[in-house]
Amino acid sequence: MSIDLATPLPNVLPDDAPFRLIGDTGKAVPPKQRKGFELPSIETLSLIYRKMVVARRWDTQVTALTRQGRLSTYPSARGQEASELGTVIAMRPTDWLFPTYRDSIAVLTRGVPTAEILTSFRGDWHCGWDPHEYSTAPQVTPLATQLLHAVGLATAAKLKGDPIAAVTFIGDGATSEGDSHEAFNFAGVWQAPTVFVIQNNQFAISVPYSKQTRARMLADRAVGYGIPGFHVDGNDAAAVYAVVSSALERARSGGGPTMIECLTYRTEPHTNSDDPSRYRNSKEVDAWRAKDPIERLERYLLSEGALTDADRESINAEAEEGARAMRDALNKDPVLDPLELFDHVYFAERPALKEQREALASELASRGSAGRTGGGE
Ligand SMILES: Cc1ncc(C[n+]2csc(CCOP(=O)(O)OP(=O)(O)O)c2C)c(N)n1
Repeated sequence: MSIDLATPLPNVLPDDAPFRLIGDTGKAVPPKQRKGFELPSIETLSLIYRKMVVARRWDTQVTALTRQGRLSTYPSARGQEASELGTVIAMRPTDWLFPTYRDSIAVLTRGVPTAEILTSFRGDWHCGWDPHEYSTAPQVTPLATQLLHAVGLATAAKLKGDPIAAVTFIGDGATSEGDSHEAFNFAGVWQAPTVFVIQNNQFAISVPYSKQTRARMLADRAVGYGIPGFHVDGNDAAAVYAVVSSALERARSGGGPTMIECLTYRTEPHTNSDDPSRYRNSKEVDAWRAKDPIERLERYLLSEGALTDADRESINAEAEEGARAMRDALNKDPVLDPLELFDHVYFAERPALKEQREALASELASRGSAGRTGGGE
């Protein structure tokens, strides 16, 4: 076996300091520190800002509804908006997104209707939308499995000659799963048009980064797979957008996969059932809250004269309307058919499943219900 030297490996070593285009105080970094990346246009940054404000309001509203029992669990992405939306706004509608449970605001920004996003967190259906309609796969909970799906779809697209890329999110903890190794490796071998966005929010529930790995940074792993790795300030939407955009362009034009680590912080509990005060101190959380991604971009846009009072009013109105629509959707009781449980298991129904369906149907009938729940029944 020999290595094909006609296609030399790119320089894959990521930099020490996370790459940024806009610093903590909202000032753009000088051009010579931009490493060949361009600051996104004011129009793009304004769009990202608007979507981040809308997403945060939506996220806050979902969390509030968990307290009212309208859905059982919700993993908030508060504090991670720049990583989430800097990524999806860089995508084309035809690129595919493979999200995790953490990434509901990314799914929202892909245009999936609000009522269809939270069906799995309510326990109504596994996925409330048609993945093909939005080129957005179902949100997965089994850690790192989505990476394999992304590499599979990207490889198929490459074989068919479709000029699209697959983007997938993964948390720092999930990079310890074997599935992630397999996905990174085969993406490299097959040069699959995949962009891996690792959201290093520094915790896997209660397990901090330091107990997860001795690696200096997660993007260092890219070296071992022979793919380019980037270490990006995940609270800088401009940097995330710029690096993801260039990775997507490379992927779509046959340049293979990229691993991008976005260094950020989960400022909220892991989900509404977690108590983070048991494993981290409030000083650390406060320090990261002060690095808020929305405030950073807001400062930049204000300093450029690109955010007026009228803009803010219209953005806040849009955010309130989004929260209202979601609240209304979740305040309706779902009408569910328990017999749907048996649909979509096999292409052709098997005898054992048929028997179970009939048993449940007769039990429901004996209770005087046509098999539907919800709607106040
Ligand atoms: C294969 C598998 N193992 C364990 C779990 C339980 N689990 C759910 S979330 C989580 C932590 C994941 O942390 P990370 O990947 O850093 O993502 P984050 O939740 O911080 O976004 C664990 C261990 C799971 N869902 N799947």
